[in-house]
Amino acid sequence: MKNREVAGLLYEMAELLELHAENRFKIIAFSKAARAIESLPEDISLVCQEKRLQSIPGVGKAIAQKVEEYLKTGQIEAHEELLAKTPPGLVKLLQISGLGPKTVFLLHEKLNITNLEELEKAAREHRIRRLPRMGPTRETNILRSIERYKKRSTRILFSTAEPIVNDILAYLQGMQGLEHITAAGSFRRARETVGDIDILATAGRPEEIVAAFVRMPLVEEVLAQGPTKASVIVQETIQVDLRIVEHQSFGTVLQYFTGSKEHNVRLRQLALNRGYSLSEYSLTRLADSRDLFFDREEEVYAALGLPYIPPEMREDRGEIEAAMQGKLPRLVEQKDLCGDLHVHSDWSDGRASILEMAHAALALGYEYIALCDHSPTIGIAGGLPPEKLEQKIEAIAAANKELDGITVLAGTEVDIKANGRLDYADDLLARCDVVVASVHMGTQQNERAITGRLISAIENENVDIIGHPTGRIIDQREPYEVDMQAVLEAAARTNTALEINSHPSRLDLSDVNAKAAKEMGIKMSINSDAHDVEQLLTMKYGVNVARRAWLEKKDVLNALSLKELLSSLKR
Ligand code: DGT
Ligand code: CA
Ligand code: CA
Ligand code: ZN
Repeated sequence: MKNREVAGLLYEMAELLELHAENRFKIIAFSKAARAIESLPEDISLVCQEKRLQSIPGVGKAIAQKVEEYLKTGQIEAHEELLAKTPPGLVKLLQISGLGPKTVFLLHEKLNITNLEELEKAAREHRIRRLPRMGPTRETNILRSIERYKKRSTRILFSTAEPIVNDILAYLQGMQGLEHITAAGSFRRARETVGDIDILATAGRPEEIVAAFVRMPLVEEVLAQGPTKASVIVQETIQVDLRIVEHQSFGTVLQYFTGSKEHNVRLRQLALNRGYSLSEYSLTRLADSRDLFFDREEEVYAALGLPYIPPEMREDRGEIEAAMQGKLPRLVEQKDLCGDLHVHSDWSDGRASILEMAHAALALGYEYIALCDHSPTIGIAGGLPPEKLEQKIEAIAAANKELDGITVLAGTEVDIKANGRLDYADDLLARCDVVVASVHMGTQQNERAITGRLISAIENENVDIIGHPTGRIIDQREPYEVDMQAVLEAAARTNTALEINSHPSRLDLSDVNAKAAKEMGIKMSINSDAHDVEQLLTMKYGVNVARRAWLEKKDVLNALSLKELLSSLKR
């Protein structure tokens, strides 16, 4: 269906018209029509063929003609004209968060800004703050957005790549002659962000698979195409590389293209030390130049005298040494988890009831789930006043009488307030089964203040877990200024667990921090922080982080059975 494509074009027309300060009603008409076509349940091409375009709400004669023109010719003349009289950099400025067409128009009119470089220069020279409706705060925010944009434009979240990979694999798996197909690169290593997506396959007739790949509906642009490989763009900026390789070399190729580059450098060095040269095609014995081919990756590691190293560990963070000494950890798996210790319900800002969350957790095979709603300071998230938390504890007791096979734990995500105090009194916290303590306010404080707040929460005997310990949001918000070493020492000393928050743009602790925590003997709780039933499924992203941090089952608090958990918590 071309609905999204057509809607996208109409949105762009609305933006272009606004950049040129055109008639407001015309602008509104385009975005209204775009929205209607975006959510249209039928195929727009069919609606057009049957001359029913004008029956779509918000689509009048003029817009219907343009849609028809696009479906027939692949372009809209009015759109081309608008583009022709707009500096290309100006359209790109709309992607800077906080910059709408009105502001971009103003910047163009008053300061003659036509691209990102000029915008950044003007902001640094404080020329933007003097414009009407701008001021120093907006100027600073624009600079921040530019920084973020520059970083963001290159990498995507793992969770954004995942459905694309799944679509491509599902699409090609049905093709005749296809043997193996798998994702490699940073995606296979489950990094929190992915630069481009690498797919490897083996097939009888490679050209046919390549041809099908470049013609997939989600492909927007073909960057390169050869007999055994192709590179394409999907979702505007995301590059996907496909390589079809010889079956006999699949093991070495998969090993090579899984990376990381650093891991591969070390592995090739090890191979040399053992009298081999390792390439993507084969392992060559230097003594007699004989090529050894491996179609399975395990065989490559085995030939070098190593046990199989899981992709998540291949970052040259000591995994090759550990493998040589037979000390590779047995990484935690999602099926090891017995529960989720940080979810929200409709008592605060969650969308599901206690029972709905409990039933969903039961369906996932969990033994327990801790409902940790917000505390009063987080007013916008419906934080519970103390008497409401008491009621909730009773409601949970009642729910447990009704439930079979799952235990709901009465919890709270108590705010660590800006002054360092917890948001509930100790005796109320003591009545909860599980207490997660998190920083949400005063996040701009200096390192001494934030670290002090975290440590005093850690030292509170009622606090079991520190929620999203650094507060970072990938590509959107930097971590708090926190002395991680001091926090880890306090957690280790007091037997307080740290969270690996599984929200795909939080992943907090990060893999690097979680690995450091593990080395100090700290337990981690992999939590979904779900605000509805579906979000319980984000747990897998936290498991990715845990595996990249070398965590084993014994390092994970919520891999304990309910009985073990209750006796290991502080109370
Ligand atoms: P990304 O795409 O930036 O998230 O990271 P990767 O790891 O997917 O990197 P990419 O797509 O450039 O290359 C995929 C894999 O291919 C990489 O992990 C290791 C291998 N590779 C690529 N270039 C080199 C290289 O110059 N040397 C070595 N040893 N391996 C390389
Ligand atoms: Ca890649
Ligand atoms: Ca690549
Ligand atoms: Zn939170």
